Amino acid sequence: MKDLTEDQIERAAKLKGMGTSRKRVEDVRFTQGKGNYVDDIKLDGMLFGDFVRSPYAHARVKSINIEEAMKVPGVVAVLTAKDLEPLSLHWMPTLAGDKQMVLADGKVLFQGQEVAFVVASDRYAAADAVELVEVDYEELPVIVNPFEALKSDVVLREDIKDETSGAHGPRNHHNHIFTWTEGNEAATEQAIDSAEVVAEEMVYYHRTHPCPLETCGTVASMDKVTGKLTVWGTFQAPHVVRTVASLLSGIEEHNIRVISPDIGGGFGNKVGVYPGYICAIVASIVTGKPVKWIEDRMDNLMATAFARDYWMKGRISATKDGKITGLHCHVTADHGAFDACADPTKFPAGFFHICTGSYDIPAAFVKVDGVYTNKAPGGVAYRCSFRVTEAAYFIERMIEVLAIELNMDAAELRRINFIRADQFPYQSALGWEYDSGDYHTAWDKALKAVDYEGLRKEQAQRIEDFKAGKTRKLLGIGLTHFTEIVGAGPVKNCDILGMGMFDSCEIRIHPTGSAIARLGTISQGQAHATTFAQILATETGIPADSITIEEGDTDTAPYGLGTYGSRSTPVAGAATALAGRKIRAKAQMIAAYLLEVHDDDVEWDVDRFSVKGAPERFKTMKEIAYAAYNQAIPGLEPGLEAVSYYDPPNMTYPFGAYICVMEVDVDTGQWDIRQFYALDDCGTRINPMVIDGQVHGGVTEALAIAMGQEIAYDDMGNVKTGTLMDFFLPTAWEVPNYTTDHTVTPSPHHPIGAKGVGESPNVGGVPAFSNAVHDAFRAFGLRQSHMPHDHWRIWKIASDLGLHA
Ligand code: PCD
Repeated sequence: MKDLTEDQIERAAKLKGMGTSRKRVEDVRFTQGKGNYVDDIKLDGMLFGDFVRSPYAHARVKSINIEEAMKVPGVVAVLTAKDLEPLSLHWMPTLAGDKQMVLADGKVLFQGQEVAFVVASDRYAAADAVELVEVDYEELPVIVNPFEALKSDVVLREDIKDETSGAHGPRNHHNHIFTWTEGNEAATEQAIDSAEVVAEEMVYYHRTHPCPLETCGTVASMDKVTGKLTVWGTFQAPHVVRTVASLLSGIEEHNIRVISPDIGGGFGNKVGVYPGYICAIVASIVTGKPVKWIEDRMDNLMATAFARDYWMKGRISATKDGKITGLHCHVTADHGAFDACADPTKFPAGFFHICTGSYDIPAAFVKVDGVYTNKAPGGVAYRCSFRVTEAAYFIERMIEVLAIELNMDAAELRRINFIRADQFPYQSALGWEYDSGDYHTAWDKALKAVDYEGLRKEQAQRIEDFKAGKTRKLLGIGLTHFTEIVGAGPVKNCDILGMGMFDSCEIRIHPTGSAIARLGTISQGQAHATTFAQILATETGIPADSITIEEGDTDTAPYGLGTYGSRSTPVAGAATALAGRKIRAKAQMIAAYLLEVHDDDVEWDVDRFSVKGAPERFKTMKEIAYAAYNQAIPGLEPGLEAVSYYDPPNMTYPFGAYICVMEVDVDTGQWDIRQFYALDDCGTRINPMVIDGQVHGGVTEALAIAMGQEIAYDDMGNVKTGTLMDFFLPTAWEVPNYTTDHTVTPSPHHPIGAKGVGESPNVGGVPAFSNAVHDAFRAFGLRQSHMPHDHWRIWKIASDLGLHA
């Protein structure tokens, strides 16, 4: 590393490159109400589509009468499965290799299922007509519990009732979807059988929902003159939508243009394909007019992608001094009516097998059974890459339960079992290669920052005071050390519907030295326009303020797999750095020519190439860009552009240490978060301020999930939490102050050493909050209690433990 002189430091600062807390450039329009969201799109003659949805969770559809609905002024069409059938679009393939009804075909399988699509001149006419579509239902028995589903005679999916195998292998019951296993079962059983200590627990991670502020929606416009279909939508993966739309409709891919405009939060909700997209496209083709479909809040909560709903039965074994020897996990996964989980094809349980967490566990085995029930389909990674949050919650609860069994401090138990820094790259018992980590350093830093020992002393005193009747509030210390796995591909083992998971960046430097770069990803609020320009600023010496970042238009952006699974930085970020390096390589040749020296005699110096040993002789990137277009350089094409497609060699493994200090009121069940400390290690940090924002948002979603957010059903399959009156969305009122911190362990295989971070705070936050609740009651005998820990449930814990006597 060469010394940076004052002058170089000043020049580097002007670039606002990597490591700078550059202000989010997109916020200028977001905070002034100048964003351009799908619902802002208004086209001439545009129609509006709305769904008739099933009030029943399981019923036969005997007839649909659209006569009265068609009489409503402005109504143009009412589509039912019968209309879609000739086009073979009444069912659609799901991301998980199953198929899903677009519109009810003979029966309905969950409350809120799409039954008919009304197309009218405006939203109000459509809503009026929806009320007038008469559907004759015959109710069928409802199953909302996956364990009962596996015993029941009731066949949910009559369309596949005789099929003994599905997309992921054999099915052993008509309501069973797949069994998926990983690890060495015999070795794990042996480790557990011969262990000195074994802890066993059922850990349930309840059904919840990403609930972005903007619901899902689309505008489809078929231009019959040009034959071109344009689809605007809230898509987290616009290129995938284009390819799938082409394969399904037979329209050639160059005739489909998919545009994701500004997106008001995704959180996994906008990865899946929903009937609304198909119906809007079909309606536009049929009517020859643009058709818009925008969900309302209830539609969004009841019918689009839920998250979690994992029943995780665990056994963990250890020596009596706390060295873990084995981990066994059997998951019963409630997938709802259709298996529409958004996971890479080979992984029906996502990356759940990262469930050995941050610990060096010699033997492990995981088995996941997917099950159909009468609930909405679409298991998505609500701010966690593919079931990683379930995995982290599971192991972090099992560690706490084991600590109880061992009568040991849970921080110490973690420390004894962490994978050591010298063990990386680390091969886990469940098949992952962790690229890098330094858990002990992070853990010690975290414990010190919160004065862990002091907290434990305070807690002990509190327990004494409680027993002496001096207080009714207990103190919980929620510990978590999580390991994430983000950045899917590589292509060789990660694909979605057969499309390999790489990503891309294309950059054009303009003659005057500013630039535009386009990527295959799509920001939903993450600030890509800010941060990707910073990577390029450092790599090319062009100030970030002079670089436009554009995403989301398949006619202009290079092909990419989109943004979810915190993959943009690990994959597209790598492509961006490499595209920048290609620019620099050509710039070097141009500079050498202009400076009349050999290519090897110039060196990169922040924003310029200078002659080695003679730094006063240089050409800035700005000068080089101008020359690239305006000066004939022998042997070189004019122009300065590059494109890079990046297939990552491995995923990245960010990690973190989170600690939550919580007071709980035994009599009211109310909780108060006194302190929340979040240490994240996402390798090289591009924009510390954006990372802080990601952590604040992610921990807030974790707070929501752990402390109240839930999609709850009654026995009839009615959704009890279909509005924001019942579905907990935290506001500034509930959100505590967060303290953020970091260590930096660069990814060894990423060009700039960066790992993803967007989902880490959710993955680490949920167990930290939940462990705090559990820890508050540990001294009184609590082992395991299901989330969400709302006031009533916390009160109930206290009641069950006899603390109200
Ligand atoms: N970064 C930095 N550094 C580092 C890393 C990172 O700076 N090292 C930054 C970047 O650049 C960006 C951010 O941060 O800007 C993020 O990143 P990432 O991690 O890579 O991620 P992405 O891919 O971009 O994104 C995604 C994520 C997810 S996945 C989710 S859910 C969520 C998160 O993101 N979502 C959201 N966050 C957020 N934010 C907002 N605002 N919004 C939204 O929606 Mo999934 O799978 O879908 O479930």
